Amino acid sequence: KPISIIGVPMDLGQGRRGVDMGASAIRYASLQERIARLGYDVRDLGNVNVPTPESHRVENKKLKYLPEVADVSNQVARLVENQMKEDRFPIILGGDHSIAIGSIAGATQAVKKLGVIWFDAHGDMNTEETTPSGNIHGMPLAVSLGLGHPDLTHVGGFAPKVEAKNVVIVGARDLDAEERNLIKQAGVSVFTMHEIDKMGMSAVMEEAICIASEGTDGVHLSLDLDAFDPREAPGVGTPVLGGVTYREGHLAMEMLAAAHVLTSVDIVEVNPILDVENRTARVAVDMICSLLGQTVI
Ligand code: DIR
Ligand code: MN
Ligand code: MN
Ligand code: MN
Repeated sequence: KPISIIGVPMDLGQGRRGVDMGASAIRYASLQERIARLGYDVRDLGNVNVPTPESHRVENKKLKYLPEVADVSNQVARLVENQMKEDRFPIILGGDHSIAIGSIAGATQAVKKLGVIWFDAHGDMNTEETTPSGNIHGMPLAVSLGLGHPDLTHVGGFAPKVEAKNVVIVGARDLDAEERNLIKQAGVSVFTMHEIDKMGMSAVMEEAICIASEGTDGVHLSLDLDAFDPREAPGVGTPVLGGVTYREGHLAMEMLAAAHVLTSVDIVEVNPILDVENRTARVAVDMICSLLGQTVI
């Protein structure tokens, strides 16, 4: 499929500056060139307009920058939906993870029934009731399941976007106490680092792909770079020790490529200010190439 790159320089969903430059950092790591070299028709649509925090005030401490995030999410949803309806595969570059609210909304409208694989150290299953930070980047998975503020859950005009039985978190190792309860109540599948260590990434991904693709028409991968170990991907706002290795990541992406189920992907939380020589963006580009079918021989 032809590919469309969409940048969303969003940093209103979390507290550390610099993640708005993530899309630039990933482009700087030769994303388009690397994809083109794999033989794809690839188009970069540039960036969605995102307001800067300096020009806006936090009005709700439990939902920081809610109106701004909701507005950007609606823009992203429309763009993603349009690209997918033109039979293109969108790669959405963050920005913080709040952008997944829009990408999942758009993807759901383009395919009938969507599954989601959420690659993350965190669960992103908070709501305004459970959030310890008020940061919306800790909420997008809950929002996609219809839990949370209606301005977020109803992006694109409908809720929920996905069903818990087709949603799976991979790489989790830092869940907030109440968030954990919400994950269990909702019935979302979780493969924590414990399962990855014990079963191996291969068995984990086999099951994850099954969960996300059974009875669905497409699968969205939401790839938070903090899923990776901070030794290999240090440029993220909320690093957590003990993460997925580069090699495990490659294997996971290669298995996704072989399964032919992915219909869209977001790459989020790359923060070049916190990074070491753009290492994290380069990991991101390597992972994208693998999930687009790159092999060694
Ligand atoms: C935390 C951080 N659970 C929160 N979440 C992050 O603020 O809700 N997600 N960093 O990627
Ligand atoms: Mn996340
Ligand atoms: Mn995370
Ligand atoms: Mn946390």
